[in-house]
Amino acid sequence: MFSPVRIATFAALLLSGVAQAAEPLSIDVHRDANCGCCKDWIKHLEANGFKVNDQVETNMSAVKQRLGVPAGLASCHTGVIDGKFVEGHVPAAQIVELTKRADLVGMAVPGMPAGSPGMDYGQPHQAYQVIGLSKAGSAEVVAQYAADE
Ligand SMILES: [Cu+2]
Repeated sequence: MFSPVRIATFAALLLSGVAQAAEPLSIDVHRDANCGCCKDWIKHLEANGFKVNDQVETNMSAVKQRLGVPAGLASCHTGVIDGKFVEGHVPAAQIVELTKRADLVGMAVPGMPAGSPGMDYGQPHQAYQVIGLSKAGSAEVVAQYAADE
């Protein structure tokens, strides 16, 4: 016998699968023309089913300011999905989470940690955190990735 909880979980899995198949998540990515790791992050998004609208910019600091990215969370590229910012090398899984979190206005991976998506060039992986920013301006850790042993 299936427990009611199991059946509900199975139904939720089915529904999320259907939603993904029907409508790929669409994201704008603002970046400098010569940013190689930005392009590699775009490849990571596309490999995870995102539809990327690639936007080459001449003044990324102005873009970040306009989109409300706090200076302390800044990285290279800035994505925008559902009106929320995605700053730096945020993994696809957390971007999906961001679209479901009504309380957050954006997420960021500050700096450019080695081993984050688009920053994997064979060097030792650094530990890093994905930070979520609330409407009220408070930051929370939404995910942590460990360094290499
Ligand atoms: Cu980068």
